[in-house]
Amino acid sequence: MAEENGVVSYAGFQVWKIKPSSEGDQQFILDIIDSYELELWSKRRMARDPMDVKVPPRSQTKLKSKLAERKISYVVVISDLQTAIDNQKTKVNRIISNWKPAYDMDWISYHTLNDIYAFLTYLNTTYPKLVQLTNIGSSYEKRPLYVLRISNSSSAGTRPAIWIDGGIHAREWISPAVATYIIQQLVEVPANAKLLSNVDWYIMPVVNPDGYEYTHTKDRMWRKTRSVSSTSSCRGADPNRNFGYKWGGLGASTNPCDDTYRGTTAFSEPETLATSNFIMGKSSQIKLYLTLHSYGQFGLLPYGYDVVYPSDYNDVLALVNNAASRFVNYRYTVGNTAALLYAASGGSADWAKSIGIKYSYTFELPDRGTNAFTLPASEILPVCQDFFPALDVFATKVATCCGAVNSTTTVKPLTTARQLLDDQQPNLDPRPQLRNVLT
Ligand code: 0X9
Ligand code: ZN
Repeated sequence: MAEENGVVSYAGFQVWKIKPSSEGDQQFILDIIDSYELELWSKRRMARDPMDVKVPPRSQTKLKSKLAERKISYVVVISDLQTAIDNQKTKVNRIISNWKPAYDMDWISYHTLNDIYAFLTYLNTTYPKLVQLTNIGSSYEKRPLYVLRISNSSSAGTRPAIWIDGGIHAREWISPAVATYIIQQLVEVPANAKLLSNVDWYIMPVVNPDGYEYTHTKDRMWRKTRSVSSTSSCRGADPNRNFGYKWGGLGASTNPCDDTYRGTTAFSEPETLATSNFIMGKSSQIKLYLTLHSYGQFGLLPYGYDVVYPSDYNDVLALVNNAASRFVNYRYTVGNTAALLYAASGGSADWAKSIGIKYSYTFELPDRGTNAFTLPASEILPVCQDFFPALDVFATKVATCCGAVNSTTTVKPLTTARQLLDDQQPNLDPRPQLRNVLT
């Protein structure tokens, strides 16, 4: 890959949507991934689902004829990835030109980690009654890991709570953008006060700050953390393969050079360790776990480590269907993670479910692959505005759903809790309950 001043260039790279018409076609494409240096970006692994593939310049001609040989059709969705990356930096003009916010944050452009952290700090000093910013640990490169609690209660920390995180995967820029939008709406918009009336919120907009910073400075398509390996020159683990439930099972690589590398052990990455410890400490309070990723427009339910349905799957599904009915402009497909996409173990939402958080969801935000990770900045606000109303459904449920909060709960050691939950492995309900919402 070409580099200029240590910055990776994607000039000439394309993204193709390839359309297999059989399982054989799909396997054929999977088999040539490595030899053609392709990267598979799309989610669904059902035969005949289109496959989004990043294609380097030197493979384009031979891939074209290889696909023609088998009569597999495709369209080029991104004709030059570097141009798409550069275009993402284009600012949409502010509609009200004399509007000057108190912080360098908006939802018409993508922001650096500095901007996001300055925004969190601003809120913390400006709204001390409503907001509490906690540094829950440090990333591998020693950046702070911030969680913002939003609560209008004098006994904050004792009410049912919703956890939202973003930025687990570095290149999925729409995720921190939506997480920060939610923060801004909850904190600064009086009309949203009802969302705070019975529920506390914990929001961590950037779980993987090292990776996020790296996508802004060196490699826009970086996904993982930035930890150094003792056995390989490749860096980083996939944080969403590093959580300690069914760690190292299906869909998690043992190769440090892979994008789905599981890490050396469960919670080997300081980012997943600090996040999980914080959530564990609040596990009697947190009734709903929501993790924001991109792309694809899916609402995903545990489990993802394999096609396994927890015994309360129908409750969890009913709530997300209800929430998804609030979406107007973007349609999300809802269902069991592994059934809908692929099996992948060590994901955060599986882990959250495993520690007893009944409602646990992974959302793959827009789009469906026309812009992929390079979603134009002009789409940020529409995506945020479409998503936000669903939170009302979640908050209403969480206020009453799941029993009292035990404010004296102490942090349980991870291994004990994990073993306990492994032992309690549910009556696995094999019924496929895929449901397409609004599609
Ligand atoms: O593969 C992932 O980690 C997620 N997709 S992404 O393109 N954003 O990387 C899906 C995670 C679903 N959860 C589990 N499989 N546990
Ligand atoms: Zn992701």
